[in-house]
Amino acid sequence: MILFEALTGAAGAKEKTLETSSGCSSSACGSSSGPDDLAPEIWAKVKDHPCYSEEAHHYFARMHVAVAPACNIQCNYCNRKYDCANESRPGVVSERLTPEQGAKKVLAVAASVPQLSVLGIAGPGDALYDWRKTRATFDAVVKDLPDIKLCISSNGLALPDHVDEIVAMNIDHVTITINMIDPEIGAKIYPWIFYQHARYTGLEASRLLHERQMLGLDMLVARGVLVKVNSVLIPGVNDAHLVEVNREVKKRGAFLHNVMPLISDPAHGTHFGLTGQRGPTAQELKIVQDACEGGAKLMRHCRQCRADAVGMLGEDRGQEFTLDKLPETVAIDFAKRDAYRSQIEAKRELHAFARMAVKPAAETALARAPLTVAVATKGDGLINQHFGHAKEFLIYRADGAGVKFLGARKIADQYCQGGLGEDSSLAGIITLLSDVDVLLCAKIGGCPKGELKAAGIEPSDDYAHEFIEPSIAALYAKRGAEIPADA
Ligand code: CLF
Ligand code: SF4
Repeated sequence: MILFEALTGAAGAKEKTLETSSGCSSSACGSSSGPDDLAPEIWAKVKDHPCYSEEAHHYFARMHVAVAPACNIQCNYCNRKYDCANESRPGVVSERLTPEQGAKKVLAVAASVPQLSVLGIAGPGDALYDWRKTRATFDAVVKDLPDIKLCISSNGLALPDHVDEIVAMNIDHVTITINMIDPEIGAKIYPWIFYQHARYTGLEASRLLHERQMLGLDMLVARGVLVKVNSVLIPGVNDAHLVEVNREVKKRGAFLHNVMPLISDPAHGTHFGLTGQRGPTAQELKIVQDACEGGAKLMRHCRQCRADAVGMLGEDRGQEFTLDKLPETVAIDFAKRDAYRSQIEAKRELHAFARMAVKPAAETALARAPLTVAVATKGDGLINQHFGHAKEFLIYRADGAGVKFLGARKIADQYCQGGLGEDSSLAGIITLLSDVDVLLCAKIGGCPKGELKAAGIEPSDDYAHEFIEPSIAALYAKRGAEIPADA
């Protein structure tokens, strides 16, 4: 086992920075992989899935329907009055739906959100334990919306029982939450499980869960289903252990590994929340993610979305599609959906062409210190969001080898509220971006510009409406030319 302190020590020298300390620096690694580095049949599966492809998340949306509330295990970070912490930030689900209501909602969203490409069932509850409702929802949706991808998130206990149906239903994306491969550690996370009409506790419970998770993973991989593993990082419980989890799931063929921070608060009423178990800091999360580099590919663009989320990953349009707002009948304009996809393919080609300039540009600035850049975007891979309207920033690092995506940071309150700049929001943004060198956005006013500059963050709208990575590479090269090498 690798000690967390050891990892902390190794990264201690770089405490202020957020860049990864190892691994490839091009934007085409990890979940950013594109058609050039994935087998064609794998690219075909992930190219429209916003969670399985970092590139796709600029273009496509997902939605969840909360139709399967029953669960067969208890996680210490879950209170089922709240969202499933496997896939969602804790917060009540607005509505639990019947399969019929869920299907109706999906069609209504598809009719007005052409970006919608994936339907996921991700709590609260376990999609595979509450399988009858999951299957009924998917069956009802695909007959009217055959171009939607189906996605499931599960704790894995019931998974081996449903692999044949998963394959038969073309569900080719399954997430298993695997927080441990050592039952001793599992016993600190799972107080009980319910399996084959019996309740198990302690080591026996977590050993059974572990065996079923590994069996399910192996069965899915053998059948060509893409498996993403989510791991909740729980400081002091599984932080040092997740490197071993990463290596094990890689060995077994998992496609992606998403290490996500525990969100813990006494108000959520969970065991961890009530007993003072804290979540990790951003720094601790990064240390574990960095330690996992070189193993299973890491997902870094997860937004820990709600179990009833609707829209692009950084947004939630769920409130636009509550049951009372759904139309009686829905007509889906497939020509519009096809036209959207054609537009995306054209944009992707342009984007791929523009990205060819990234490495050569970055190389011209070799021997410069890495540059950390925050980007305001509303999608399409472009720097196209006004500073004041941004609800999150994407963080990239440029160095001599290229431009690498590091993750997204949410803003508690956007700067522009009701047309006016909010000073308290600006202070929060400055703290959030304290380790960032440059902020790129489509537009920014004089006042926030001055304050950001004073805080050591250089704001710029020079690259407005241009592609993100080539702009960062060009900026990095330009700074390399302007700043002496020993500066
Ligand atoms: Fe939903 Fe999960 Fe499918 Fe995505 S979410 S079931 S794989 S469609 Fe995505 Fe949300 Fe992160 Fe999950 S951003 S929490 S990884
Ligand atoms: Fe909660 Fe999901 Fe764990 Fe079940 S699997 S206890 S719903 S977090």
